[in-house]
Amino acid sequence: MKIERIELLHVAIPLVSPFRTSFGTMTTKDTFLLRVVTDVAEGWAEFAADPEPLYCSEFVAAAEIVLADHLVPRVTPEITSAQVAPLTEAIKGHKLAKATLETAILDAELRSYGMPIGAFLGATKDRVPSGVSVGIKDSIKALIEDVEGYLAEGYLRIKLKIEPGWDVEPVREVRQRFGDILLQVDANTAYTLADAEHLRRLDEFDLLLIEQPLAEDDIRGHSLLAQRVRTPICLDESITSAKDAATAIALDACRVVNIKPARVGGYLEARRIHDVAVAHGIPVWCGGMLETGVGRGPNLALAALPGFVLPGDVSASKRYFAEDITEPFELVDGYQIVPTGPGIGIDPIPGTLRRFTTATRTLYSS
Ligand code: NPG
Repeated sequence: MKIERIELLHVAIPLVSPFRTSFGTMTTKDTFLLRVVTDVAEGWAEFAADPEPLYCSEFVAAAEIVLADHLVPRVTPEITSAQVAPLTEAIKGHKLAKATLETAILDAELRSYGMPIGAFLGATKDRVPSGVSVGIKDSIKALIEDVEGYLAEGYLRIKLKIEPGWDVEPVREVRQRFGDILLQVDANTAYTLADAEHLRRLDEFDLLLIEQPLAEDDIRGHSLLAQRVRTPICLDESITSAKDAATAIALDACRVVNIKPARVGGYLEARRIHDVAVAHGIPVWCGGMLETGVGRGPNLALAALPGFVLPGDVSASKRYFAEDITEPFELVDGYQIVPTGPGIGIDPIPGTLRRFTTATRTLYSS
């Protein structure tokens, strides 16, 4: 397989409703796709972060520069997906940008020999249970209405975004109103260890987990917090590699791991984290970053690996988009079907993609 062209396409897709977390409010999915054209097949991937570095340090404009000026120039025409990480290792950080490049090349590669990404990664299921992430609302009433709607659609697990001032009360109300549902919370680093006693108040609600309560670099803090709360601590932002996962597990900083392929540099490292977690008896689940279908498809394949024993954040497309750039992913009895086509198993729909594309740039041409 020979790479002939790499294109970057900026897309902006409106969200069905604003999505508020402790780090900000999103109203549009504003990112770029990479398209890798080879002599035998083409591959697609999506940059998962946003225009502002609020969730993580990477953001759209910076990722475009790092890809154009530092990552793509290291690509050789015959590069394989497994060579992307070693060939770009000298470039510090920028894992989400690296993940985009690796995934687009992996997609082209898998399509060139007709293998679905699920089979390549070691997926053992053909459908995965679907959870939904519910943003911070202006009122408890609005929250209850949203949760009620998602449960009616069939979601099998609810995750509530929390922050100081929006935590114990909303959790209590949702637990009281909906009883025995699978429920968890995500703080996106909004607390400090000084809040340990407050966070302990969440213990009475039998949550599956508290996700990323403290700063991403505070592994010691999470380990100390874990001794003071009964609810399992799950790490997201803190885990950027299999090495991080091994460290956090060894230090008892988490009892669950959220794996987001983009955050860890791609699906190859995501699988290594899965393997480390399984070896330690730590359950994992697949997170989401409001991906379009281009990112959602391969995330579903990853979520079909055996260690993904908790429902993930891979929701139906319509949770976020009235119209997606691919065929929509839909819930069937609370589950989503893992794509089985070659590569990521899903393609952008050309006309729809064109309508949502705001700019295109060629990064490489042979
Ligand atoms: O369903 O794709 C989804 C979103 C799930 O809550 C979700 N994602 O902190 O995990 C998160 C959050 C997020 C959204 C992170 C956008 C980064 C960007």
